[in-house]
Amino acid sequence: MTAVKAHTAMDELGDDGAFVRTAAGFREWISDSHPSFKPEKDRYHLYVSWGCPWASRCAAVRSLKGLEDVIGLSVVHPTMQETRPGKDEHRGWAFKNPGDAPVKSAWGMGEFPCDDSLIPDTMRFIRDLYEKAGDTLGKYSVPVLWDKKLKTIVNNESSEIVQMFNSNFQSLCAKPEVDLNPETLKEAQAALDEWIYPNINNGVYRCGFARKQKPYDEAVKGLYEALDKAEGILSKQRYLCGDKLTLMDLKLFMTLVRFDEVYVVHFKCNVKRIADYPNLLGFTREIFQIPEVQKCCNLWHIRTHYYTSHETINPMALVPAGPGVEEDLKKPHGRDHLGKV
Ligand SMILES: N[C@@H](CCC(=O)N[C@@H](CS)C(=O)NCC(=O)O)C(=O)O
Repeated sequence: MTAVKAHTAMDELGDDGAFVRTAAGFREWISDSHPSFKPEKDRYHLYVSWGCPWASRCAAVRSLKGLEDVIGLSVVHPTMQETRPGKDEHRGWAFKNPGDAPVKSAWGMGEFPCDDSLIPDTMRFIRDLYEKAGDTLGKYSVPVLWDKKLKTIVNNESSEIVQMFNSNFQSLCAKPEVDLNPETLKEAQAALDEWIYPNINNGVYRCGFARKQKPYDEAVKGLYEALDKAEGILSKQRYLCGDKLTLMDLKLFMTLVRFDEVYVVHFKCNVKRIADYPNLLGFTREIFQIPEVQKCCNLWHIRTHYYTSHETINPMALVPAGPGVEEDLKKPHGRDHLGKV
């Protein structure tokens, strides 16, 4: 374990100053045909941060499929902490109990309460799970899908976890009829992911974590071209693949719901806001208003996470006052005329 250099997304840089995301290391698929990871009630546990768009999409699919009684959930504090003080400089996700004394940022700024939507765990840090699972990459990210029986990480890649939750727990979930990844729309979703993932989902991070002007300029250009394209698609149809909600909608949504609140300021994505795109705004409102999704959108955690966890971007860990999108997201979405199945 000592050979592994613990690091965060802030350290994932190419020679040209661009942000380069490390691929997730644990990639097993729970299924009836897997030799050891079979679907079982109360065997798997999902670790998330409500700040993280990747983890929140997994939690949303868990709720939409009625898997809450089958797969447990733990929620970290939004402010990353030193995980091995005095031993190394890693900062990462930490568990706290609701009502614990407020925490400071990992470099000693501010005071951020331990609120009641934290769900504590016997582990102290997400890093502890990775070390138990024999990780060799040193990036201790959420989501983590943990196997309580074999005491290891099954998968830490959200785009795979959402597919497993959708399709591989059919005999255990309460809502087998919900299908966010139908066979007929798999190709269409893959084609959308090809430009939405690099330019929008990861694009906002490529803007925010760039350390030089050129990679930032390229990321911003790609981001707004892709947002314009998505706006065009959603002006003609209810969802990205037509009239049916799919995994791709949830993936896009989890970025859009953070955009005006955080990415405009913190990641310098300020060419336009989502509020300036009528169809992206209506789409974001509609998906936010799905109760199972809304309970996985905690705007306090979202704000607090980004503004208090990245020292080089926001050294004072001050949390900006506006705009407070929660109330706006509850307004009529105005998309009924587009129809849905
Ligand atoms: N490929 C992963 C990415 C997950 C990811 O990057 N999560 C971030 C939070 S938004 C994280 O936990 N980062 C840990 C760190 O930077 O130390 C997925 O989609 O599941």
